[in-house]
Amino acid sequence: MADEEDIILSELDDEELVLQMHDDLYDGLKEEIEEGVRILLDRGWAPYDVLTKALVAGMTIVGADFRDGILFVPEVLLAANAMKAGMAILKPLLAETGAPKVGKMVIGTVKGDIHDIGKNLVGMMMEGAGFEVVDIGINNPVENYISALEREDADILGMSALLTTTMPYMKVVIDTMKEKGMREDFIVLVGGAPLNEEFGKAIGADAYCRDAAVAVQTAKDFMSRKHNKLAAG
Ligand code: B1M
Repeated sequence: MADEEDIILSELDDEELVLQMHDDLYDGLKEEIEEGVRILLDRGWAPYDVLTKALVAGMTIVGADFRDGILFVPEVLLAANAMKAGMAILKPLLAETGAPKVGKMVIGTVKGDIHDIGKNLVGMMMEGAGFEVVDIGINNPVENYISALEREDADILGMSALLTTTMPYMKVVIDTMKEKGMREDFIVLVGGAPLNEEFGKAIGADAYCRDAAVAVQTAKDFMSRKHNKLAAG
């Protein structure tokens, strides 16, 4: 049987290559992931397909084995690193639509939470759809969100949480916006694997977004409603 060193990625057909990339992501092989992404792009794959079929699908496998105690934090960190390296190649391509700016979003992961891959992906896709994105990073206390919204004159607040223990913090941010009388000035979108629509409603967000594509569509819908409202005076 051929061992890992013997596999020449460029000789695999698309399906084999994608499966190999899932394995390479699992093993945290950053350079192989970068190479795989470049090969698929050279073969004419759309950047979004490379992202979802090769990278996000691979990360789902990592997530399942992390949950089941087969993988541990150090291995998952390596996988996350490899994923980010692949995303870095795709980022300029996804943002290259030349679309006019349709709105501005501040996005960040909530306090206590350092997961940032999903947030980064949402940011990338939003930029690709013509939004200006201000990424305030991870582990954000409420003050960070409030000051970024005020400073940036944004239209949309995006919050990400990946842990059941950190998702309630989104309500702290929304309640603080209400206390300050600024809640109605912004569209609030929330996302992250443990959330759902019901949770989004319960905490007073405008919408829960299942994934990055839904986030883009939802943001566009809300922005066109906002523009129509303004036009109606
Ligand atoms: Co973490 N972790 N992790 N982890 N980790 C999860 C979330 C977990 C589900 C794994 C598991 O058990 N199966 C579990 C949470 C369980 C729970 O709360 N119910 C978990 C745990 C327990 C932990 C630690 C506590 C582990 C420990 O230390 N014992 C610890 C916590 C650290 C902390 O934050 N304080 C921890 C640490 C880590 C790493 C550092 C090793 C690493 C993060 C690296 C990084 O992000 N830079 C990591 C990773 C990678 C994961 C998994 C495997 C993958 C997450 C990911 O990147 N997915 C994850 C398992 C899983 O989610 N299945 C897991 C890919 C990404 C594209 O998807 O983030 O869901 P996702 O984003 C999607 C949508 O959710 C949505 O769009 C995105 C793109 O389509 N979305 C938004 C996300 N944010 C949005 C914001 C929006 C809109 C949409 O705003 C508008």
